[in-house]
Amino acid sequence: MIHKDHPRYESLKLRAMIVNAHKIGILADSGMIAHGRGEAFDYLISEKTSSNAIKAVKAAAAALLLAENPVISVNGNTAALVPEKIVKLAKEIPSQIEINLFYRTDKRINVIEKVLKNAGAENILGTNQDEKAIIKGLDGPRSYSSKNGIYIADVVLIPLEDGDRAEALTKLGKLLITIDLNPLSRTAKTSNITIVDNIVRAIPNLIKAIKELRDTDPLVLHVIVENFDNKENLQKTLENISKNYTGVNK
Ligand code: PTJ
Repeated sequence: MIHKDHPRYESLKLRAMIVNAHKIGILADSGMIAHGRGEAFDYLISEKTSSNAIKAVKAAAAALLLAENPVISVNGNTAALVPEKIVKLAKEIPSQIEINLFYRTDKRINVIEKVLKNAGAENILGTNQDEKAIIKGLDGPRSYSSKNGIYIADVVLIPLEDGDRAEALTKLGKLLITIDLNPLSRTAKTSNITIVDNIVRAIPNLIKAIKELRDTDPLVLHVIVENFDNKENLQKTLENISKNYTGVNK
């Protein structure tokens, strides 16, 4: 039991969720390592949402509202940390939810399906019963996608994704939005819109931005997406991290 007045309460709470998710079979073993890497980068951004992340959130919300077939990809870490928030976001857009695992096993798919159903999801793609389509350029179970989901989607939100899979999805012409605390990752660089923030803060921010932009003229939404420069935003994110530690931002 972690005491609320512990100075690292929020971070320790997330750790406890990750450990529990590993115990009950939601998380891949590597999911713990991925979380640790995320923690380190979160520390570098002072565990706060930056103005650059908010810019990316706004572009992501505009792209999701314009999408014809948006899909939110859910892996073990996402299911461990934000299942209810993902379901809320999917209803808000509206978007399909697809379980999409790098370390895919039938057992993990079933556990994550249950978690999402308990969180209120009604129609979940990527389950063991769902019809699969193979993503070119990937091999084994990590190449699976849902025939009616990611395979035909125009916009895909891929939080905490592996770089190979992000590249393969880009080659299929998808507009990719990622949430990744590491601005240097291949996924961050490959995606069209990268939100460098912790998923526990990014998803509520996305829900808020979707609500704010819902009634905006589609032409204006297009301009928001087109004016967003991911490379420049990542560069500014890195510069900000550096300024935090050279004292310029103090
Ligand atoms: O559940 P599976 O089988 O699909 O596997 C999921 C993981 C995450 C294990 C798999 O996709 C993987 O190995 O990913 P990587 O290549 O380690 O990348 C994960 C990225 O997510 C890293 O760049 C981390 O910095 C970042 N990250 C970790 N925790 C968070 C995060 N980004 C945002 N919010 C977090 N809480």
